Amino acid sequence: MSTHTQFSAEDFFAQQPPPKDLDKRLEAVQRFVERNVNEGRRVVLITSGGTTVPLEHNVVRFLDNFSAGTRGAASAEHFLGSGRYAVIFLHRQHSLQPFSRHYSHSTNPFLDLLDVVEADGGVLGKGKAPAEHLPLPDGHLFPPIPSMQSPPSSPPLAYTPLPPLNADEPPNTDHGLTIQIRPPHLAPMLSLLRSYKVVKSLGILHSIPYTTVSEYLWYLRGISRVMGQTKDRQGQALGRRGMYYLAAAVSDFFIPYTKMSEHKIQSGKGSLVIEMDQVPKVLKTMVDEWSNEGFIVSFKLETDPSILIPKARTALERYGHQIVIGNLLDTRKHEVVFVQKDGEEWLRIPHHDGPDGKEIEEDIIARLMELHEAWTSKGGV
Ligand code: 9Z3
Repeated sequence: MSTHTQFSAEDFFAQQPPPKDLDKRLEAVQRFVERNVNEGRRVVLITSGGTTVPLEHNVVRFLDNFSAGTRGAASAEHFLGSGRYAVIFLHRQHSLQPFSRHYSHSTNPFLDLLDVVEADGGVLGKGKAPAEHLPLPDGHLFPPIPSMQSPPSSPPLAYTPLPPLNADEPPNTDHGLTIQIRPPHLAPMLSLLRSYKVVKSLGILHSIPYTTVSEYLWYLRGISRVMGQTKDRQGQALGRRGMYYLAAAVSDFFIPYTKMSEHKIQSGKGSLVIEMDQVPKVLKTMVDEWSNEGFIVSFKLETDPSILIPKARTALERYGHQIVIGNLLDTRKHEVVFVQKDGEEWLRIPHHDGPDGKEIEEDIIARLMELHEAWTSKGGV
């Protein structure tokens, strides 16, 4: 791979088509920011997950940046939990999200926490062999699985009876079945569910998904401008009360729209040579033009410890924002370094393996809220 043209931010947006629902999305962001700022909250934009660089318009192949989205999703929970911030969560589609991340299908499969309890108190698959119910009259092991995406709409919120498990029973009854959360999982789930419902009812979390680096940059610009310009009822701009927490792993390279192949790149011509252009460094423009003095935090990811602080410092000097948080791929879950104009500060937590361990995001967010407070009082907002 070789690099090519250096696009300015302006060239980039002139040449890359916007996401099709951009305007609608930004109007919703505007309403969200207005309402929350009038309710006395600060607003933080969190970016999370990796961006893709598609190789074709009809995309079959793409390059990806590493990020599960844990940092962004965990951080969102801590900002929300503080009661002081509303969160705009700009995340890679299907990456981890606040609250639901605790029941990720790969690390903590939700269905394994539930039991089916039958009318006689027996638990399906425990003591009672599932084989007692099998097979169904047509020989199948289980009936077709109903779509969870579009549950029956009428009557609303009604319990939908399960199809009979036993061939002798009449269809369309609920068999006195209940679904039960296994006792050790109940307390943590209840606490999580309560937090989630509180956040939903207050309307303090607004999520927007992206996939490509181009979509990401369009949304980043649009949301930053909306945050920068939104005023409260007293006519005061969000300004310094806005925070930008840029944890997404953003590609440094992309293929401009006009240079991209329309259809799937065909094999058979030997090796594939990809030429990519450099993604513009929009952080400078964000500081100077979009964010209206908001508090900007970027992340620097490295794998070589010896260059972490120098690279973070270079970014800070080049873009002129408030703070770069440096982290190394291997140790990112238990140590990070805050790099600011006047020095460096390490945050560390003990290594932990169990699910009960503290997450470093708790300390990152607590410290950032202090720094943000100092930033707003300096600006007199
Ligand atoms: C980070 O460094 C994040 O902390 C991680 C979080 C991506 C490592 P996970 O989502 O990982 O919890 O799995 N984000 C920024 C990465 C990045 O691409 N930074 C650019 C750079 O290092 C600057 S924008 O050059």
